[in-house]
Parts: sequence; structure tokens; C-alpha cells
Amino acid sequence: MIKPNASIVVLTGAGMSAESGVPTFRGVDGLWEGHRIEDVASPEGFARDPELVHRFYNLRRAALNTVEPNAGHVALARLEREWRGRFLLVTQNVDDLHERAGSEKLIHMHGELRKARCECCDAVFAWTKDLDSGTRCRACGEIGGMRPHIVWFGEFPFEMETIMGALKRADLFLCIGTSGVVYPAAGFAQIAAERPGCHLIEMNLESTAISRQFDEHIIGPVAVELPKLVEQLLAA
Ligand code: BV8
Repeated sequence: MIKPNASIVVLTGAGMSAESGVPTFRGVDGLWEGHRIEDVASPEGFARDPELVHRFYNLRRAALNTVEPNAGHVALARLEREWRGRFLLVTQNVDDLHERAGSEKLIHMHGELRKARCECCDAVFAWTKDLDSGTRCRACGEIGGMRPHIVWFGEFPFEMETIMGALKRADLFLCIGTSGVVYPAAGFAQIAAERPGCHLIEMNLESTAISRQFDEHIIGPVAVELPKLVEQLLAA
């Protein structure tokens, strides 16, 4: 039902990386070391206790060295390579598993664990080690301004204009492994649905807060279901 030259937009959430061993947010019922994630992943939380927030991200950044892309990440990279129409992958995830699987047309709307930013000069660096309040900026030399290059609650997600443009042109919107709780990502299905003929598919283990906005639901684990869906799309 999808034309071979159709325009595809994919949105992924934490469920995309769950089978790689990266814990989801709901999986930890939104808590980390007893803190609400919204409190740790926020400018207020960083101002209140920068070392606690640095520890939260240092642990997750270090954990990236122990995980690998799963068959779902590999399937999306294959779809991008072999699809003849427009393709854009937007991820809410801050891990680098999509890139490591070969995805290139990729937007990290909530930032990246393996990048750091200086709040004094706005320089952004690739970053794999720990960060703390004593880290000096390699560009401006200031100390105390380095932070994870992550979009916290209350901050503006990255590349929203590009994302909105792609959603308005999409013929297929594929939403994978997200609970549809966090905005503006949770509102993307509604925008895609405004385009006549756009087909919306949700892939998840269960129904979500936004399931009713989709035409089709694929219930099952991403690493099993996504390679099957990509095979069908490419065989059409
Ligand atoms: C903004 C980086 C202004 C940090 C993240 C009141 C009402 C509505 C909205 C708000 C409100 N109060 C405040 C807001 C706005 C707020 C928001 O939405 N809050 C929520 C809590 C209500 N949003 C913001 O602040 C955003 N900025 O609004 O700016 C603006 C407004 C309009 C336009 C532009 C700007 C910024 C939000 C970004 C926060 N940063 N990440 C970090 O990672 O540390 S959010 C973070 O949490 C993730 O990035 C992700 O977005 C979210 C978690 O969601 P999921 O990815 O869906 O993960 P979750 O665990 O919830 O679900 C996993 C799903 O996978 C489940 O459904 C599960 O069933 C499924 N699954 C699991 N395993 C598998 C699987 N599926 C398939 N296979 C499997 N194996």
C-alpha cells in the first residue's frame, strides 16, 4: 500500500534500544536513584545539583560501551539505504545505536550522550569520557560551563523546523518504541495525519497514549517485527 517513491518519516523512542540492553524510561518507572527523571533531566535540576546530573549522564554514557545495535537498528539503516523515496529518521534516543548500525539521515531531536556543550561559548564536542563541574572547555577555556549536549525537560528540541517539514510531506509515518508521553514528539502523529493519504503505523509491545492516532498497529518486539516490516516495504 506504500508507493516505492513514497516519503517516509520514522520516529523512534527508548523501546528501539531496549533489546540492546539500554533501559527505557518507563522501565525504570521514570525514576533514577529515587529521583524523578524530569527533575534530573532539567536545567533546574542541573543548577540545583550539577554533580548528580553529571553522574546520571556519566553512567549512561559509559554504559554505551557495553551495548550493540539490535536487528531493528540494522533494519532501519537498510531501509534508508535501499528506499528510493525520501527518508528521515528522527530519534528521541540519546544513544548512538542508530549511527553504529549505519543510519545517516538521522536527527537526534533530544541530543546525544556522546556529545558535550559549553554553556559559555556554545561549542559542541564529541565526548566519550566523564564530565564534571571542573571540566574545562577546550574552545574558550572556561571551567564550570560544560554540560551534556542533551535537550532537557523545558528546553527546545533540536531541528524542529526540518522535522515539521518532513512530517508535512510524509506518505508513511512509522512510530517505533515510544510511549507517546513526551511532547512535542508525541504530537508528530497528529501532524502527519493531516496530510491526505499519509499512512501511520505504530510499532510497540502494547498500546500507548497516542495509539488511536494510527491506522495500523504492529504489536511485538522491535528486533523481531521491524526487520519483517522493512522486508515487506522493500518487496512492494
Ligand atoms: C518542550 C533527553 C517547548 C534526556 C528527553 C504538560 C503536558 C504536556 C507537555 C508538557 C507538560 N509539561 C511540560 C511539558 C513539555 C515536556 C513534556 O512533554 N513533559 C512530559 C513529561 C509531560 N516536554 C519538554 O519539555 C520538551 N520541550 O516542550 O519545549 C516546546 C514546545 C513545542 C515545540 C517545541 C518546544 C523537551 C522534552 C525532551 C526531554 N528530554 N530525553 C535524557 O534522555 O536523559 S525525553 C526522554 O523521555 C526521551 O528522549 C523520550 O522522549 C522520553 C521517554 O519516552 P520514550 O522514548 O517513549 O520511552 P518510554 O520508556 O517512555 O517508552 C518506551 C516505549 O517502548 C514503551 O511504550 C514500551 O512499551 C516500548 N517498548 C519497550 N521495549 C520494546 C518496546 N517496543 C517495542 N519493542 C521493544 N522491545
